[in-house]
Amino acid sequence: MRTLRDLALGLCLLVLACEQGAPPTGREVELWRFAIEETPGSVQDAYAQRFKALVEERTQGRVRVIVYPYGTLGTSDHILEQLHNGTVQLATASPGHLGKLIPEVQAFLLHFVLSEDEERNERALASAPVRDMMQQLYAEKGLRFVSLFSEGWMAWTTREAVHTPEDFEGMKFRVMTSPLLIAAYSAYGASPTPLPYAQVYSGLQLRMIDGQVNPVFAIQEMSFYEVTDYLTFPRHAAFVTTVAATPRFYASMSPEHQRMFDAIIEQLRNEIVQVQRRFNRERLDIIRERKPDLHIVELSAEERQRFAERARPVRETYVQLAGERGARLLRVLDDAMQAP
Ligand code: 6CS
Repeated sequence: MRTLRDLALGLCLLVLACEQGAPPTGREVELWRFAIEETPGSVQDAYAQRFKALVEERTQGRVRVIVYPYGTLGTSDHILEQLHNGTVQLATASPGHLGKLIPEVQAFLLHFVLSEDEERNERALASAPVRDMMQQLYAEKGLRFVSLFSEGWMAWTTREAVHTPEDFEGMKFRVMTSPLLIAAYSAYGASPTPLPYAQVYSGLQLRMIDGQVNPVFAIQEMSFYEVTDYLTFPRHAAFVTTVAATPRFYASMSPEHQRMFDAIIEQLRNEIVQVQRRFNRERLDIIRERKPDLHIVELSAEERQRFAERARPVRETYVQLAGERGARLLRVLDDAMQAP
């Protein structure tokens, strides 16, 4: 673990040293470093690249944004460390990993909290009461909350068919590293195995794990479908991510840059919805084409209901992990889901 961390840190310092060695441009160029938890071609990459294009265009090149894709600065935990110590100014921080630091964000990992209606879910995630609570929670942990959005429905890829919780019995199922996910999949009878994103493919290939859960674009991009036989849509949860910044980065911006930054984030909040839908749709077609014998299964309403019943008590586990404020965030989210 220590070796991995040292390696990631060394790599990071090397990358930064190379940037600083770039020839002078003759005018002051500000660098904003943005680390993402996904590889080039992903939803987070599309978000970061669009952010880069808009910032560089609107500042006429006076600000340069450098995007660090997953792997260049280590795992999600390493990225968060680098955001905390100011090595990068911006990063994506998904509750599936961030929940270790901010337990309350695990509300977004609970199953069957969101509805089957994607637009309703997006409105709830973007609602002011949800964002206000996130701002407070992030500030307490030395971070600035920037945005929250869905990257699409999570789907299970497994070696065996899964239609009922009993089908999960004894299955070694990879989850992200936040503790709530262990409770969520234990409730179905699985043996949840937390692993960093980069180890999922080899884990499946070497049969250390029997399945995993991620949105379709990621299943295609990371080739998880190659090493599993079933792709199941339970519509139990969306993959929710957040964007965070260092508080100093935002506070030290000129009012003009702050206005520009806020406007770009608002614009991206709308744009990313279309991007994730398109990516998930197109990548499912690619998967179908590349692996015609993959079983693609949509759970029936009755099947979903059985999982929802098993998932219900996990809300209590969440409140034990996240306390009173976690309970409040969940109420805020439930209320936002009910809004017309
Ligand atoms: O499963 C994971 O760990 C990752 N999945 C996605 C779609 N994004 C980042 C996250 O770390």
